[in-house]
Amino acid sequence: MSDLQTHYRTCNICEAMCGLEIKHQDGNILSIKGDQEDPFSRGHICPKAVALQDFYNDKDRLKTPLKRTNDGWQEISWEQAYDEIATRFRGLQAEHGQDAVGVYLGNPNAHNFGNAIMLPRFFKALGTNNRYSSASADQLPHHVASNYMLGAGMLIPIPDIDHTDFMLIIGANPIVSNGSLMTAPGVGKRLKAIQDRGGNVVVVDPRRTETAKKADQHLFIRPETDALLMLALVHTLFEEQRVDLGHLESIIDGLDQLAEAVKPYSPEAVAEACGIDATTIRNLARDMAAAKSAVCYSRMGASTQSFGGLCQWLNNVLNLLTGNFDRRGGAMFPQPAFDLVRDKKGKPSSYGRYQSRVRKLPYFNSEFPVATLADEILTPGEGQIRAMITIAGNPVLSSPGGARLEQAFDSLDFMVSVDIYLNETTRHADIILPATTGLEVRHFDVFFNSFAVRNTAKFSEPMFEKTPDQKHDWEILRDLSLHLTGREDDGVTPEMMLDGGLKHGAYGEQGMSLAMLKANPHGVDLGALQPCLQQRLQTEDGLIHIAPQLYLDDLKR
Ligand SMILES: Nc1nc2c(c(=O)[nH]1)N[C@H]1C(S)=C(S)[C@@H](COP(=O)(O)OP(=O)(O)OC[C@H]3O[C@@H](n4cnc5c(=O)[nH]c(N)nc54)[C@H](O)[C@@H]3O)O[C@H]1N2
Ligand SMILES: Nc1nc2c(c(=O)[nH]1)N[C@H]1C(S)=C(S)[C@@H](COP(=O)(O)OP(=O)(O)OC[C@H]3O[C@@H](n4cnc5c(=O)[nH]c(N)nc54)[C@H](O)[C@@H]3O)O[C@H]1N2
Ligand code: SF4
Ligand SMILES: [Mo]
Repeated sequence: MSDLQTHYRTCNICEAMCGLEIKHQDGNILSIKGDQEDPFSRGHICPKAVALQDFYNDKDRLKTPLKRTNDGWQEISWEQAYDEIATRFRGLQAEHGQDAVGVYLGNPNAHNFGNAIMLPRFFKALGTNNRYSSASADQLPHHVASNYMLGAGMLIPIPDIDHTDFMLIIGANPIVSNGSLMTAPGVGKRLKAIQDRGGNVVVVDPRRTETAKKADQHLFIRPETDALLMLALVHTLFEEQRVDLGHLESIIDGLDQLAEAVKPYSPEAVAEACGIDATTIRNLARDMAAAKSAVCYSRMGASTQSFGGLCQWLNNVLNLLTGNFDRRGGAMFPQPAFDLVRDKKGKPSSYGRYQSRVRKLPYFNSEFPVATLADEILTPGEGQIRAMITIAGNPVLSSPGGARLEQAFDSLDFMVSVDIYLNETTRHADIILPATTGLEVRHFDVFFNSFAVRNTAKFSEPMFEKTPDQKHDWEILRDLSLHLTGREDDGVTPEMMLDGGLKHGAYGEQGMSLAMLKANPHGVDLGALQPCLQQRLQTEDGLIHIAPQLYLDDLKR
């Protein structure tokens, strides 16, 4: 028997980035607990972390490439799988054009650092504009708002939950979800701390949620009327002269247009539609303006709905007008060690660069909305999708009208899934490529450090080495790219790219590097969020655009 070993890593199941302490011996996991020394999560975990060992031990996990045959699923070699995929994809693209192959990316890509870093190479090799992901069933309105107001879709304001005195939560249930676009392990405790320091939590949700139960006030709203509520809050701030732009006053552009645009939306005018009386709305605006610090935070319920774009714009407007943007206790901007925002200034937005073929929906963030993927597969004509690759996604379950997608996948000439399970989506594939996952992978949160309520950085080594015939997701993407292009491997790994990003990032001069993170297995604390928007702003004119025309035009709806 070998010695008892302790492994430290970050849980990558959800956005909360909890540090784990895992005791193991001879390949058996003895315990999974919260890492008390993780400077970010300080010991917090939820029951899902324990599922990491279930992924590892699960007999149903796929470990070998599978090919669909008339006699059922057959195990094939990696080389055969890559050859067949490259031949079929290239053949269909030669016959029907580059866009004949569609790609769908699921949520785990955002939690997988190898994929986050290697996907651009894969996209370049595949050369299709027919890209889709779960992001369009999730948070794209946040990116659109940041893009139009701040010049970069990834520069997303995050609630400074640990210092705020007033938190208005619209359409989110962080006590259950563990937070989203607010990476904050232990949200429940953090919300309670707001109340313990004399602050208030207000929830706007049509449902009696776990988070609402803990709030000081719960406003039941008619679904999809949040934009009206927020317009009325903005209206009240102007009407009652409660606008205070704080330190950003000189760089906010469009205030007059905004004031004009919200004139029709008095609390009295929207009360009936929202199902919330006018006095309550006025008092909410007054409370937010009067609080020492305050933040409006809205998520899925105010994003994945007909007016999600308006909601996420108005969410930022409320934080701006109350002087709570880029301010302690308000909506702040993380400064991650691996920065996805640096040097984006002046890069044009892809919003509307193309329209989807069938429903003419706008392209954004290099993708079309997944809601129209089935149309693009099922509708004949030039540009029709003939083949698909899904990577770590289950759109048959997760996308709107998923049942129709099943029918669509069945109609394809060829389909590939990179996934660890045979499920509702992958069972329609011709070839399934299984990746390593969970405890078998290296981990660094490329995305969620950009959305975290504190600046920290942590790298996790694999706890279990993969077997020689297993592949990491990023290796699959690399190998597919090489087979598609016929190029030689240049030997670049995600670790090398991460190291480069860390050394050239905001903490590079202080010695930040992959080696430094490897020497600190609990993670490195980089401090509380600090006001930094004037340095991080990516608009060409250096101004914050509080009233982009895109949104003013949308008010008519
Ligand atoms: N009705 C309804 N629909 C929703 C939502 C909702 O609340 N209600 N939520 C929306 C939201 S917020 C999101 S993010 C989307 C999620 O949408 P998806 O990402 O499409 O759905 P998931 O179920 O998360 O699918 C994850 C897939 O990745 C596989 N997988 C897990 N780990 C790995 C790995 O390490 N490597 C690989 N290659 N595969 C892996 C799993 O087996 C599974 O097939 O759903 C959206 N759709
Ligand atoms: N256990 C578990 N945790 C998860 C996930 C999971 O699959 N399982 N998924 C993770 C992912 S990918 C994400 S993106 C996050 C999502 O995290 P959250 O956004 O915090 O969670 P949701 O449950 O989607 O919360 C949406 C809330 O919006 C409300 N709502 C619906 N329609 C409206 C409306 O019109 N107006 C308003 N004001 N509210 C409305 C709903 O009642 C619900 O309470 O959760 C993450 N956490
Ligand atoms: S809250 Fe999320 S990151 Fe933390 S242990 Fe649970 S699943 Fe993992
Ligand atoms: Mo999500």
